[in-house]
Amino acid sequence: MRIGVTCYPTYGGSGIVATELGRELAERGHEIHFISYAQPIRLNTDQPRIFYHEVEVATYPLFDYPPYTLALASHMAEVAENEKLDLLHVHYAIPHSVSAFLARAMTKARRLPFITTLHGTDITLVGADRSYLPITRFSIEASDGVTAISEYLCRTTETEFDVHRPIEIIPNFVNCDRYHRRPLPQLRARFAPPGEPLLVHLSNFRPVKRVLDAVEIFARVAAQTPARLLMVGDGPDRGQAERRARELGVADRVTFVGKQDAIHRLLSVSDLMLLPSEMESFGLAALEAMAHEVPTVGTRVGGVPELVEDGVTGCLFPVGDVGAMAAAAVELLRDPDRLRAMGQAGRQRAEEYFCASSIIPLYEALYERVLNQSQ
Ligand code: GMT
Repeated sequence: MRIGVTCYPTYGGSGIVATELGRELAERGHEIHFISYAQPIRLNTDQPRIFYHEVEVATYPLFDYPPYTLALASHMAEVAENEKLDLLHVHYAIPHSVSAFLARAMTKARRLPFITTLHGTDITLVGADRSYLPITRFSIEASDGVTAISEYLCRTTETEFDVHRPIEIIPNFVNCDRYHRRPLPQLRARFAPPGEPLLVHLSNFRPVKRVLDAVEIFARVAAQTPARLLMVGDGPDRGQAERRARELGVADRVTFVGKQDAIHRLLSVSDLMLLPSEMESFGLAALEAMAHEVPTVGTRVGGVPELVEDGVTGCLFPVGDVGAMAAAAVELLRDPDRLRAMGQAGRQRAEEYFCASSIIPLYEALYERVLNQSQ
């Protein structure tokens, strides 16, 4: 198949899922055309059958807000025509599914179906805003196929958006062959001396991630047992998090490494993931950690309990309960056998339910169905 993929190219779960999906599909022989305003992070265009088409958004003094949605729609239609795309698959409803709707309407020679994958904040935050809700509902209803990355997100979309159309749950995935724990003692030594466990937080440092809670939890842990914290990612709350680490007197035990591509290396040297988010429709960071045998201490929100089995592959608590999260972390760090067993249980769960090898065929089957219905 020839598939056009659109996603946010920046540091964030939805872009990463879209990029990894494109990569997996290309490995399985499909031709994948990414259409976006910048090349998605983690996208390697040297890989056979992967192409990138940049959307240029012309500015004009009249445009206080350059109309990216329209530029994207034009480019989608153009690429579909030139590259003979079979379908479009957009990740994150706003504004991508509206652009895809326009591109479908513009393509007269044949029907160009489009699939929308909902990732979370497109529904729970942005889409629920009054100014975006009607058009988000419209473009979901108008899609030829819709998927959600968790049961939670599917139900939320149905109830809060009053959407009456089938939404298929296709969970996020990891490539279990590439993502696995490997010994990297030299890398580990950069972040923690021998004998000190390494906690990790990985996110886009937006308010919804409650990055300051991660620092608070760590400070309480460090007061009770020797430990270090690795902060991976960047975003609006990074400055505050660094300041809080200084205020709490743990700055010398915390390393901020910013945005990173080689997540598999950093997770390989980590022992425990902190995910204290306000909301996660899935929690990709926890899945990436599971693949590397790293259990999660985090919040019981959204789709996280579908991924992290409380007491088996991690420990979940109410949002903001930093005391309980710190206590659970200390208990695990003081019991290395239990920590290891939880890590291994996580790896097993990832292999059983969330490996690319079992998830990608679900997308392929959906593409086939949508194409057959469109003929
Ligand atoms: O988390 C965000 O800030 C936005 C969004 C994104 O584009 O990365 O994340 C959502 O999609 C991820 C990938 O499917 C999920 O793992 C995240 O849980 C989800 N975030 C929220 O629901 C807050």
